[in-house]
Amino acid sequence: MGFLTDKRFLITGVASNRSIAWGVAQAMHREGAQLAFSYQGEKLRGRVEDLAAKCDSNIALPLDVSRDEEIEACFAQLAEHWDGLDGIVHSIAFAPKEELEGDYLDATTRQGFATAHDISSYSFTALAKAGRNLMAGRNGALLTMSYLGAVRAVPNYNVMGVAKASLEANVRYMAASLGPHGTRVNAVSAGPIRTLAAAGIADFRSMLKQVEERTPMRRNVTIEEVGNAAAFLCSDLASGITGDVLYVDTGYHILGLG
Ligand code: NAD
Ligand code: 0WE
Repeated sequence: MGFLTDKRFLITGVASNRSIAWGVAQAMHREGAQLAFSYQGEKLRGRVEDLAAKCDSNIALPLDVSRDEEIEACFAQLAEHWDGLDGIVHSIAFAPKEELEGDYLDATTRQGFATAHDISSYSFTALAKAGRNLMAGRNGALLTMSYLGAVRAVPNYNVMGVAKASLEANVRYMAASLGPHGTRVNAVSAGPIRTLAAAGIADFRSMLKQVEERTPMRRNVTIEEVGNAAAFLCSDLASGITGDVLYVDTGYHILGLG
């Protein structure tokens, strides 16, 4: 029997079959979870419905996290399908593309900073607020996706790194707030992976190559590996773990001089 049997999760952030959220969904489905999916905007609807079907799910709900009314509507619709929820996977980030290139101070604007923090960090808080009634009293788990740029100054990651630092602090505050209600909150910090969010990032290919050459395991991580760790953290196997950030990056973050 899978270690997520009889648990129900909302998966956000699937945009393609390369999305990290898709790796998480596949691992959770394999372990027996029932899944619901959200998609950002009508353009992604068909694709997400098709991927949901592969996980035996017919629940695909629109959710743009910049809009409070969509967040409310998403959980209201979810409540029509399910009488409770065991967890939410938050796999969403956005900063204006121009701000992910060049010198940090040159690239960063007030508006870009606000957007990056709103979509990439506050949205996790917002989903927790909207979902907490459905999750109450069930050993729930919330999970988000971070990156090393939260704790190191990574060239070009810029304002996204500051937003990921906020997201990781958010994990700790949310864990403190929700712990008494039985809900755990964690993050996976993934190594770089070629997804839609990585497409069009300047020199992403050379970053993958650099990591591959230096990281202890001498290869990049996969969405399947991130998915397995995420499924574990959302399961009762991780019942003693909350407020933490688990690196799934083939060991890159331990290096000093490579
Ligand atoms: P992806 O493009 O497949 O997923 C990003 C998702 O964010 C998309 O599904 C998109 O629809 C969603 N999104 C953006 N703005 C949104 C909004 N306003 N409302 C709702 N959804 C919105 O890329 P990915 O690499 O799978 O990214 C998923 C997460 O993983 C992000 O938090 C990213 O920062 C993180 N991450 C990625 C890498 C990497 O190298 N790819 C590494 C570490 C962490
Ligand atoms: O979190 C990310 C990327 C998130 C992201 C991607 C985009 C591209 C399209 C956020 N906003 C946007 N905005 C867009 O318009 N990663 C961890 C992947 C990533 O992105 C980088 C990286 C890595 C790693 C950007 C610069 C340097 C390293």
